[in-house]
Amino acid sequence: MLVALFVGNYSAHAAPEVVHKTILVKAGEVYDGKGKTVVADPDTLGDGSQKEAQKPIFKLENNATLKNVIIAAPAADGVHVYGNGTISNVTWEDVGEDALTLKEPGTVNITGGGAFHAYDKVFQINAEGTINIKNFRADDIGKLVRQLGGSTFRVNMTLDNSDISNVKDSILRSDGPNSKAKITNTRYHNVKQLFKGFKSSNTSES
Ligand code: ADA
Ligand code: CA
Ligand code: CA
Ligand code: CA
Repeated sequence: MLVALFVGNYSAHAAPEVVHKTILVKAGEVYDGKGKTVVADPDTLGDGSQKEAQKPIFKLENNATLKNVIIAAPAADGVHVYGNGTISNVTWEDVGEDALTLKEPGTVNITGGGAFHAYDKVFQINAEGTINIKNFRADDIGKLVRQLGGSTFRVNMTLDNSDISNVKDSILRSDGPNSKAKITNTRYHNVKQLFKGFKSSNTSES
């Protein structure tokens, strides 16, 4: 009898919110998830596989902020940022095709949170800009940041005070001779390579 009282009624976490249509965070606005968990509807946004052209769960316009959200599976194409963006305390429990994409030139500041189980890339940079990652954790990933393959626009990547483990390819990766990468105060475990595709004079680690 006692058991029956708890069934379907009692669990440690609320059920995740299923997002059917990309959530738009307008220019300059803040979306505060207050710790809630969201997942993509695989029929409308994407199943989080390595298939390209999935839709994002969140689309951030210029100077928007996304904070205090857990993105669980399926995560589709994660978060798309158009211009500058602030990402604070966002955790991707199981990255989909990728976790976040810079779609238009800008600076993205990612602080706190983490990204787990990314078959290939976590942060995809498809436009000139800067990505600053701080106080972050990543485990079981292909690459933490990847500048769009074959592109030569300038990207500046920084990683500070983070904990990165089980990386199959590299932490920061570019193809461009103009891009720069800097890692500071970061712990690694089982990381194949820190930097890939940069001019070595454009990288630093301390
Ligand atoms: C790959 C693909 C690009 C783009 C990118 C992304 O690099 O070649 O065309 O789709 O992924 O933004 O996920
Ligand atoms: Ca991709
Ligand atoms: Ca995954
Ligand atoms: Ca993608």
